[in-house]
Amino acid sequence: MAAPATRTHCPYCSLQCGMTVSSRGRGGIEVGAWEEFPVNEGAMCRKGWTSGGLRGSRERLTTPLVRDRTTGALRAAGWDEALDLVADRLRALQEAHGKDAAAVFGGGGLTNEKAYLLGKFARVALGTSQIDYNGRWCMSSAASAGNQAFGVDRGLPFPLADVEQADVVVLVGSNLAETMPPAARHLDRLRERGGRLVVVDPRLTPTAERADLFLQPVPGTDLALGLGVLHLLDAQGAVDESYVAARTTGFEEVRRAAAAWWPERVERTTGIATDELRTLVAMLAGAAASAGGERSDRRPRVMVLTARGAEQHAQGTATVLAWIDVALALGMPGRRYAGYGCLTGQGNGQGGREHGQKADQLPGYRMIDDPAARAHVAGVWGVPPSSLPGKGRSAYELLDALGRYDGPRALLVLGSNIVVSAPNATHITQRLESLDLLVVCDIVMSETAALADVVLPVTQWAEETGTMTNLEGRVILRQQAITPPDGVRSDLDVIAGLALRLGATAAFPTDPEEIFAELGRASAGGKADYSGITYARIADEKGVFWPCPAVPEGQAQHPGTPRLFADSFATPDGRARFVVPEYAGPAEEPGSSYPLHLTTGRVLAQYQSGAQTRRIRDLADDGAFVEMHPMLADRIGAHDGLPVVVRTRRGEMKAPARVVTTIRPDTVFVPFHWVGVNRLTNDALDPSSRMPEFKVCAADVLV
Ligand SMILES: Nc1nc2c(c(=O)[nH]1)N[C@H]1C(S)=C(S)[C@@H](COP(=O)(O)OP(=O)(O)OC[C@H]3O[C@@H](n4cnc5c(=O)[nH]c(N)nc54)[C@H](O)[C@@H]3O)O[C@H]1N2
Ligand SMILES: Nc1nc2c(c(=O)[nH]1)N[C@H]1C(S)=C(S)[C@@H](COP(=O)(O)OP(=O)(O)OC[C@H]3O[C@@H](n4cnc5c(=O)[nH]c(N)nc54)[C@H](O)[C@@H]3O)O[C@H]1N2
Ligand code: SF4
Ligand SMILES: [Mo]
Repeated sequence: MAAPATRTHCPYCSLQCGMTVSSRGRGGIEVGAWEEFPVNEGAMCRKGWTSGGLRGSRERLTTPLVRDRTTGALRAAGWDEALDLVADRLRALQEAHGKDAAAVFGGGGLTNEKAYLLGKFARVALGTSQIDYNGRWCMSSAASAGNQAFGVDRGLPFPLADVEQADVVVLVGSNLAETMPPAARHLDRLRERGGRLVVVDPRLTPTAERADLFLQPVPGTDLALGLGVLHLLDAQGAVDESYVAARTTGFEEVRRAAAAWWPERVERTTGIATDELRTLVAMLAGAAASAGGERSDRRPRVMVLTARGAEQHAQGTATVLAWIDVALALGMPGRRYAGYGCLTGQGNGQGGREHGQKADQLPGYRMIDDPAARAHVAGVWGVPPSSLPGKGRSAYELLDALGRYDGPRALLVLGSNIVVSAPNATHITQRLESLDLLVVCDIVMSETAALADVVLPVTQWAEETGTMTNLEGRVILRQQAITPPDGVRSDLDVIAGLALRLGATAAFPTDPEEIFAELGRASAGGKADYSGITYARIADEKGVFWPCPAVPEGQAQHPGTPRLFADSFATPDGRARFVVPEYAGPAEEPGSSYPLHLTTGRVLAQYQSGAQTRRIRDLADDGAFVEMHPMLADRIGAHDGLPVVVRTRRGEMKAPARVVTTIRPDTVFVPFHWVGVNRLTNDALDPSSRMPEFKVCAADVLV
């Protein structure tokens, strides 16, 4: 008989679909629908339904492994031996080379409790400034743009279901029908209501197939498209002048910049025909408003949403700012069922960036160079503010510095498979190999764990309890549903075990609820204030949206904040800021040796570096492919299924061609779930977010 089912959440993406999990005989588990959880209403994608597949699998790591100095192979070790070894070597390297000789790399899939404890561990137990995480590669450009324009960074400043009530939704670089499939229902309901969908993507994806208007730009040109939209909105008198005057600053500079982006110039840069651009602008301006229902004002409610297609560029921040400018010019942010949002990606992509695993941050989305923030957090930790290190290197810069004379000598990795997912990966793998000590905590032998000196096996999602903050800023409780396999420990135990051995003076609890309460105190008064949230409050299906400050005893608790910006923005003057985006184009343009654009992304059945999903038998693992247009295939003599070589200035890979009419003829697409394409990608970084340019570089394809 099956044990009672526990309500919990999926191990993968930022939708954090509610699911039920129960144990079945022989160590197996059963995943079921949890209909009441509002975000997915019982629906899940294939990855969610099969997420129990690693349970009881031989792929699970169940004992610490230590690299034998004589044979060079990994051998089983006890927990005390492994943790003692890591602590001793960290201490010795820091004594010889300084505190920053030890570095930490976290992940946006870690629970809030883990992200918080990891940041505290780096700053207090190691005393290092060298900590960052894979979220830098995910939505950091949208975060940077959100902070500049609105004074706060919360992916969606409204519940996801608001999408259904808009009149026009513009998706710039999101393929959510494959990357968060249950969310596609909101697009369908939007259209059933008479609302319209615009999709901007170099590929006609399953998401784009739902669109009323599909625009297929040259990769890396969304910024110019945004400027072109602003140009026409202004020329047609469609700017909401009273909103701009009352709620924003800086529009005149943007108006001047957009004046230079007339439709023909936009067409030359983006490949989008002038009449398509005019159709888009007419939709946004309401010339053809069609959504049903009585309205007090006739302006359509426009919602602009960006994802990695627009953001993972060396100009990702400026690109997002251009599209925020569009939303502001239309008077949308703060209006009900309208505005701008970013669709975050990883399970805890939102919370993971709020609690201190980012190089420049302390918990509560506080900045590490702000003296008041340092004093507050140091107070919670019981250490002198002066003992906290300053700002460290961003993810790519940190990895690039590993093993160099002035860089870290040791790296502790939790929740990322760097060898597969970092850009310019051949180079980054060499940096990992040059370390004196690489320690990886993981549930499986990922490509990165395989390089490690010490591998520590940890519990996975339903085997432990913790909180996650989904793409809407909704803080939810992911409950333990099953007992972990023998031999593994939680990340929290590993961090606390190392802190103890390093002689840390601050406390490192291992009970998630206790850590969450401490995190709440550390975040109190910060932008992402969790202090009014408790496990008891989020044990139901609704969760609580941050900010949710604690209130004095006896008062009604703060309800949380599903929608931001109704009355003011989080900037010092309460107004949103228009920022001028200047178009420079991709860091690498095609030329005679590399005539094509290479872009990268995801397929439905695989998750990220594939460390987890490639090991799940019920998910098809067909390997990478090179998606190309028949015109290109003809020109190079390729056909569907034929292995082709893709080359860029950094490397090459081979994979079968997949010939489709849905991609631009000048562009090829390769998914990044397998070792390969990141050996080719460009490590050009965005100047403010430090996001690498995963989404475009110059390439050639040969048979
Ligand atoms: N199946 C699956 N789902 C996932 C994940 C996964 O690995 N697999 N990962 C999760 C995570 S962490 C993330 S960040 C999200 C990502 O979610 P998405 O951003 O939806 O996914 P991507 O496939 O990276 O990119 C989206 C689209 O951008 C397009 N694109 C490429 N270049 C450009 C460009 O220059 N401009 C525009 N406008 N579009 C461009 C691609 O063709 C692609 O269709 O997905 C989450 N969900
Ligand atoms: N070319 C290209 N490259 C990309 C992207 C792209 O679009 N194109 N997208 C980028 C984006 S948006 C992202 S988010 C990154 C993601 O890429 P990665 O950072 O590699 O993310 P994952 O593959 O999710 O790696 C998570 C690792 O942690 C392990 N793990 C899972 N849960 C836990 C846990 O609770 N604790 C510990 N200790 N380990 C755990 C998993 O088994 C896995 O090995 O890739 C980036 N790389
Ligand atoms: S959409 Fe995301 S959260 Fe939902 S089941 Fe799929 S991977 Fe899991
Ligand atoms: Mo991501």
